[in-house]
Amino acid sequence: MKGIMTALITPFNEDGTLNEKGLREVVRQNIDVMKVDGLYIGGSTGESFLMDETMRKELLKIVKDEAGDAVTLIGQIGSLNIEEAIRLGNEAKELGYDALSAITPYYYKFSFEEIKSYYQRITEETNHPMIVYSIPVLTGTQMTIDDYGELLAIPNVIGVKYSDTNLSRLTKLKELYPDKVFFGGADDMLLQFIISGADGAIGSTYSLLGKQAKALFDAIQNSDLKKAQSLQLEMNQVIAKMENIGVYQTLKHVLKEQGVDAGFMKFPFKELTDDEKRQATEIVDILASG
Ligand code: NAY
Repeated sequence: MKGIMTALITPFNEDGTLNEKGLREVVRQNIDVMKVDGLYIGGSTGESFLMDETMRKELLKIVKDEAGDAVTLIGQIGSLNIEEAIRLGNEAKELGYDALSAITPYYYKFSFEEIKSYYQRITEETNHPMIVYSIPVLTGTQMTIDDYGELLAIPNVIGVKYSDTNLSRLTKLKELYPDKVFFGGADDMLLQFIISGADGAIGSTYSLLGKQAKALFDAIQNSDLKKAQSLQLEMNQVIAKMENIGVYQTLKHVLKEQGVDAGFMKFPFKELTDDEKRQATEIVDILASG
């Protein structure tokens, strides 16, 4: 449970159904070409909050079938509907996923006690390793060091996908809980996350930048900060362009240009305009020249 993991995009057909062939290609791209250490399935990047339960189960099944035991697999099974989250968690466990992850319950302003009881129920009823998915920028849920400590004390909670930018808090958390795993979640700050104590990172852009991210991770393990900085700057040139146009849409466009059938977005996400596609194609050129 460490290293560089791709938050996998989900390829859809134009009518919103799952594009199985494309999904298998995206899995292969990450394992065979990017050689990442793991895949995070059904996260924000995977658009799973726009999918129904049947499709989310199908997604988990196809990815496991294609990936086998080649890399670590983490299934994001969180849902506002607790019974659905438990069913998805049990499905992922039965399929052989290494760990589950669940988004903090969102939309309503849940109290911390409510958030804690959500993780207690899912872990009790799935009895499988759980990684808390904290992404305050999308959910609005901010947790203190004590809150994280209470969640990490729940049996089966093995770590946090920490998609937050408060890195002093991360350093403190790793000091307090050295045996738990922490994954960074802002790809333009991979260097800072690892230096601050993260065991690895889970991010969308690693479908395209996985090799650089792995090299950066290794450079830090070898105390080669200069090399890590230079790799981060190289990656950030691409990430900034993606953020300007739309990260998920750009990922799909660039992968398609590279011959990987990354499919369409799920409604109501928009596809790129022609002008945005031209901008995204610049990324194809940057990646080809690197
Ligand atoms: C997920 O669940 O898909 C993630 O891992 C989230 C991490 C990504 N954040 C979002 C909001 O999608 O990889 C990052 C992000 O796309 C990247 O830093 C570029 O902004």
